Amino acid sequence: MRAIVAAVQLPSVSDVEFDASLTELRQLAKTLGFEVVATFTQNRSGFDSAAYFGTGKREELRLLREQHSVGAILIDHEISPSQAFNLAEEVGGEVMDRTMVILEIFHRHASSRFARAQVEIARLGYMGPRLREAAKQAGPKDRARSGTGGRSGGESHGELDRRKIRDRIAELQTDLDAMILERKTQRSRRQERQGLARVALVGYTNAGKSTLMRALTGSEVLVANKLFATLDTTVRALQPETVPRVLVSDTVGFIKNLPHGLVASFKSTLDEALEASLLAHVVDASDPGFERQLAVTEEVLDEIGAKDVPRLLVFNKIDRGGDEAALRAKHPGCIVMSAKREGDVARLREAIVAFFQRELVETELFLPWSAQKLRGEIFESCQVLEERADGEGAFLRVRGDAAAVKRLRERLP
Ligand SMILES: Nc1nc2c(ncn2[C@@H]2O[C@H](COP(=O)(O)OP(=O)(O)OP(=O)(O)O)[C@@H](O)[C@H]2O)c(=O)[nH]1
Ligand SMILES: [Mg+2]
Repeated sequence: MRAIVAAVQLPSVSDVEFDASLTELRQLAKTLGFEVVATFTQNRSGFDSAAYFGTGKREELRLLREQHSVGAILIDHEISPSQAFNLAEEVGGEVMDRTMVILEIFHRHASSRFARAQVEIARLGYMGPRLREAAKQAGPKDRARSGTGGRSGGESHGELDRRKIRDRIAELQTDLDAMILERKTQRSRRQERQGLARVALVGYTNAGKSTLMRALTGSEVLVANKLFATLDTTVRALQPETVPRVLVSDTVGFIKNLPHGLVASFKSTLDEALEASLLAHVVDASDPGFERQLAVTEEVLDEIGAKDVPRLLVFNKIDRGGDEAALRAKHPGCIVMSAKREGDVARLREAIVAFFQRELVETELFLPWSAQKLRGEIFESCQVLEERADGEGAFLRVRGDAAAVKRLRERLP
């Protein structure tokens, strides 16, 4: 379907910021399969309260739409239900605001039961007020038709829909809560078995998180040049395996003005990642708007309570452009790399492993001959640096996670 991307530029918004945001909306539109044939803007001191654009501009937009036989107008702001309704009435075609575009992408990309429930809750929350608006516009004739089809006396279609939406949200939330609990249990079991070394790949959508996940773990997660390709957190071990084992999680990407409903919904997906001891924040260094994307990601991380989790800043896609020297100077300790270069991926892997090895302790364990059954576990959870034996048993010089070493000690005689 053909679409026009449209926005009002407020005086407080710089040209650079405004253009970057429109470019992003065009990318979002492309992800949804729209063909964007024009971009339509107006400078204004505020949004028109009735229909977002001013009167004259609405007429211009209507003509432009007709000229290009456009089916959808995509607005780069979240607009009110009545603004959307009025604009569509006057200009024709379907009006979608930025929030709806993002919700629609999430809806199409959600494949697991978990992601589908989360997206559905956010979508219903968004649709509620819009249905109310449609019902209000439909007016009294809607009310007059009440009293049939299972509705109680005097309840309008709109009220019925609203009640259905509330019930459906409650139902989905119950399902979701059960899934969250189940995942928590699985997670803590996994952590008990495998120690606590976890790194989460986080960052703006399309930065290359899933590509790095593949490169670091050899897993076949989905990589796609579209926004919000990943909606579910995936967890895999770093390959080749290290001691202790490091688990890597791939997560849902962030975006400017992530709809609030989605922040709340995806918090549980991100919670999994937030239990990581290290966040590898992946940034697309070749994107002209990368500074803004970096800032937005940091803001969302703050918002969901991850402010204090240690960070490793990873500037990716340097093969496509970006100023390596400037990045290093501005962000000491960062990694500048391309996921396409094996050597670079190896450097990232080393930096991750080095982080977890800093948390390691070095000590000597005595393993009497009578306790040899613990031998396998020691080798699994620690790196054995040296081994000597005498008549009583073996002395093992080990390096391992402090908690894992403590657990082993408690079990040794
Ligand atoms: N040139 C180049 N392209 C890359 C690099 N890393 C990733 N890409 C490409 O960037 C696009 C997005 O990569 P993904 O790994 O799917 O990005 P993501 O961060 O997981 O995106 P979401 O799941 O949408 O949040 C794909 O087309 C990748 O092939 C890189 O270092 N260099
Ligand atoms: Mg991804």
